[in-house]
Amino acid sequence: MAFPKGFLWGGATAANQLEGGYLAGGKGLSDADVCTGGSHTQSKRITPVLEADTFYPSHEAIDHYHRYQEDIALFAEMGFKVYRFSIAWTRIFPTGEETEPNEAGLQFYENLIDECLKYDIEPLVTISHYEMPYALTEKYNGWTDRRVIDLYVTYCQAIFTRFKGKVKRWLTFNEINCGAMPLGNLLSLGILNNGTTEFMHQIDQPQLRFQALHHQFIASAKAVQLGHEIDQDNQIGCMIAYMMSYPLTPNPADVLENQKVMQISNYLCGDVQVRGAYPSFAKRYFTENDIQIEKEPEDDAILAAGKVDFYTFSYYMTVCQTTDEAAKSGGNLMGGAKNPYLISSDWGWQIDPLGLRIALNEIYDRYQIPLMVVENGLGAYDKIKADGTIDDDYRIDYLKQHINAMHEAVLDGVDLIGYTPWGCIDLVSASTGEMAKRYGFIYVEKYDDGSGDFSRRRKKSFDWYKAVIASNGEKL
Ligand code: BGP
Repeated sequence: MAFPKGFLWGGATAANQLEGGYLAGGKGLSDADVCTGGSHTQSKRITPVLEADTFYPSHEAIDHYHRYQEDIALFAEMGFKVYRFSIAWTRIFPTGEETEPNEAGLQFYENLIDECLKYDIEPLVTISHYEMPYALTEKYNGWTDRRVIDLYVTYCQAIFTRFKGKVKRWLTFNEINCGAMPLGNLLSLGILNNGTTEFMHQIDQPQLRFQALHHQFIASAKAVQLGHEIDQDNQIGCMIAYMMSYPLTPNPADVLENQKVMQISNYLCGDVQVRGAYPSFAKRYFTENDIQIEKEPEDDAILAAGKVDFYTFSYYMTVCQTTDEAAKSGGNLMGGAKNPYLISSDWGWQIDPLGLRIALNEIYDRYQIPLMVVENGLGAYDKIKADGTIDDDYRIDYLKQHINAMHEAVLDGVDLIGYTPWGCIDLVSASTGEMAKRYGFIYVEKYDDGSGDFSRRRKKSFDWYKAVIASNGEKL
């Protein structure tokens, strides 16, 4: 068994979860810096907390800001062909509204990119990964305000121009479809919460969310156009949190329920970004949910002209859908019902390698453009043994099964170009805000009580992944 020649093996991270140095080099405060951690349902990231120094880990994270050379050397040792990371908007435009980009921020990323290129590791840049300047959240309520579009485009212009010829692949927004799900995500949409848990968990405002999402679609489409103008070699993609679900039973009511959830949660954003227009099913959903998207006359043309070149997604788990309220309890991170055929991670995420093959086939059937799995992996409580080693066989097992599923999908005819497992080096969890949930091939000695010296160690999975890459997926 082998993957296509030139398959992009690598790993993925995000600025606010690993860099630390949250005010270094003139960086401004981002949304992620003012939250106590976590962005989703299990969130502790509810109230903006500005007593910044009081909490670990988000401000120090794993100190990649000062240790990126050591980290990239380790990625190179594993044989990475690609490294997916995000640029923190606030390093480039600290408040989002400066007229000139911050040179220290640009220089930091240029150094990081050069370090990757030194080892022939291709940089894959996420332009916005769950953060924006906090100043824009305060002033405009994030993406709810149309004016943020141009500020984002200015930011894109600065990085496209500076990294021209060095970065060829970009993703406009991480997991953009989180805005389409009823979690009213502060970090996905930059919407200011009012300091109460109710805001995030109970008072869902679909009108606000979908209007904000519309602005992100326009921003993404403009970025695609601009990126192509600046460098015709640029490939610009979308990034979807692919939350695949199945009908809980063959009852047609469950099948229909599942179809509806799949449409709004997964396909709406992909359709807009890949096909350049809202899908037909959006109309009824908007009507039934009292959502009126305010559009400018040019918006449809902008969307049509800003179709992405490739489709990327994260894949961690699947869930089931049903109309039976009683059966819904105990679902997954995103609600729904538990699948009796699957086992769960320590955080209740149901592990489903076969689902990845199904997902790849579904997505490729729908869009017919190159696909990339840019996040996948197992969050676990890793332990250092007395002899200093970390035996993460459970992670190897998880990844092995998912790589097998990807390979089957390639044999099915899917144009899959790369794989970047999440958190290739341990970093702060997005949903829990903690270090304890680890994904890495590289262990970082840093703990939630603030102890630890940031030193790095290779886990068992490090050597395993190295062999996988060296054999282009043959040796699992
Ligand atoms: C995705 C995010 C990542 C990442 C990952 C794992 O939703 O794009 O930022 O953190 O999930 O989630 P967690 O860290 O909550 O385990």
